[in-house]
Amino acid sequence: MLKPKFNNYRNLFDISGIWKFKVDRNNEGVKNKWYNGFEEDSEIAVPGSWNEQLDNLDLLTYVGKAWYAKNIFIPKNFKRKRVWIRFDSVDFHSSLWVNGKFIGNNGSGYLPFDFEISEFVKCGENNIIVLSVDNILTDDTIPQGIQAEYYKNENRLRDETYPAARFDFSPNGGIHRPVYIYTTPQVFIEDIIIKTKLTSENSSKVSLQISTNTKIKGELHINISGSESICKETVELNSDSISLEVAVDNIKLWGLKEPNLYDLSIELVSENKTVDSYSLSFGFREIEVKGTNFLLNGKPVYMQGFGKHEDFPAFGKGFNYQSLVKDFSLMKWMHANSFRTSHYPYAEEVLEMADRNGFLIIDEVPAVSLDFRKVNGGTLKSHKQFINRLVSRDKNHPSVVAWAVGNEPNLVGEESYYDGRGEKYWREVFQTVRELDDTRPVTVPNCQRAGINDPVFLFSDFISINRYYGWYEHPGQIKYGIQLLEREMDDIWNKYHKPIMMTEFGTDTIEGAHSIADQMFTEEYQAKFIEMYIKLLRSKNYVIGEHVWNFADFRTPQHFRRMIFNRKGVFTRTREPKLAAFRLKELWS
Ligand code: BDP
Repeated sequence: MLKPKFNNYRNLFDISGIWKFKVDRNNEGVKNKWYNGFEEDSEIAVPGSWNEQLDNLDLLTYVGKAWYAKNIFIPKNFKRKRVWIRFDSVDFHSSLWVNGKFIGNNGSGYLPFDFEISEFVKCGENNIIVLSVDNILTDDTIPQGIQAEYYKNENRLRDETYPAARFDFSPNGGIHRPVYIYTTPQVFIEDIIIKTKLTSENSSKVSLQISTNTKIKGELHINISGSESICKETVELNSDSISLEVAVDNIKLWGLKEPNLYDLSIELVSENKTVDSYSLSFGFREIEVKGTNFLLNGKPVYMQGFGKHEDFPAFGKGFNYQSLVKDFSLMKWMHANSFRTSHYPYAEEVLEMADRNGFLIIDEVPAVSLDFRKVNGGTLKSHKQFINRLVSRDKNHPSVVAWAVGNEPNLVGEESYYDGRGEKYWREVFQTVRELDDTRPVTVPNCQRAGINDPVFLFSDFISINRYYGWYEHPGQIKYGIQLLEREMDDIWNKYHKPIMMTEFGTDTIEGAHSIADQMFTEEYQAKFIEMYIKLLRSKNYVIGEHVWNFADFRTPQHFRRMIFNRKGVFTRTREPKLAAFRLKELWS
């Protein structure tokens, strides 16, 4: 799925900003025809979660439905164009009406969706756009939800969180990324897949798959350029898609220190007239997992960085450029080179920033803590659909170097996970992603409870483990924890002979808490824990990287284990450094 663009053939307007907002606790919006517009209850900023903006309306922990509305002027000259509306992400489900007409539903969060609304808008006039949103998750959504009754049925009262969630971050609701009105010509370039295969240090094959929305007789003018053009091709088109391969020389590779980017621009020409154009940036780079190594352009790289979250005061999970710039500048300050988009795909602007700054990203599907007692055909279907849409959005980003198609399955440690059900499920999931993309390795971070017989290890190209010895296991005893960790890592290596990535390790830490003895929650404990883990990881040649959990403190559902936030950040939620941030800067320099 291509990002909308503004150019000679396409228009693009960001219609984020202030929208009208109404909570629908009793699910009466449809009955009362709020889709025609509704009396204003309050105003809300888009993008942003409703949770922290409107906690005065008791929305901090709200799980349910709410409505958004905005009047949008559509100019006269859009009449002969195709008009679209695009939401970069809405969590989790939404339904759209334009001028009172139902347009469609979107079933999952964290990813963009669009609808053509040409037939429903009035050009030269105001139009009312209404979106209903609900953030309810169930057994067959990705991520999976949990209902409060389950806790009781499963006799797990002590695990109860408010709001009920299967994961350790707030299930915020709202329009979380920008909203656009855009236009395309009648016939337009619909998708571009670009893959590079290096043939030497400075030459590559480039395979391109270009599709248009409909069959067309014409030409595609293709230009690849860096500081100057390195490839110009014209190909005939007599259908709705074309695949071709070209060879290019004198290229500079995309890498950590020099993230060289190139521009691919395509013009669609029909009857000697350009009817559409599209350009995107990409990099020449290749990823391979081999022996004990993770190779970037044939050379081993070691990933150092974080598991993160999209989470910021007042914005909640709403995209904002300020925290994007701040987080990258802090990561660069401490010499991080990589992060995982735990536990869901982040805004595309994040990937673009990583492309430009040479960061390696493990891009994650929000199949977080799947409970295999509740996994059903619907779950698998949603999971596959999600992977499809994620690959469709992120396939061309050089910074995306691996897919994590889930996180910590079977956190509850169910026996039945190992009786073949888990294996069957993951075989299908891995197959789905590999069919869509044969250029990136695939993994799933495993939790301690699922253990070393986790079926995800059978299919993973590299093994990812999240470990908390010295925190959840053997609290207060880092040294002993490290011994157990070493034993377990060696066992995993001996069993699978696949490189290991430590995708999570860390401790909750209250800024300002200090101790000279090993005392949990102090800044010294966190710094020491991280340093000792890193020392062990670096002593093992089969380890390919370390991602500290977490970059910054983040809001969680309420539970006695969490003092408002998960505090494993090496920065506070407002991005002040804890001691561990300085320690990491030294260790990673
Ligand atoms: C892991 C999860 C992560 C949690 C973390 C923790 O992957 O989402 O936030 O543990 O407990 O199990 O801090």
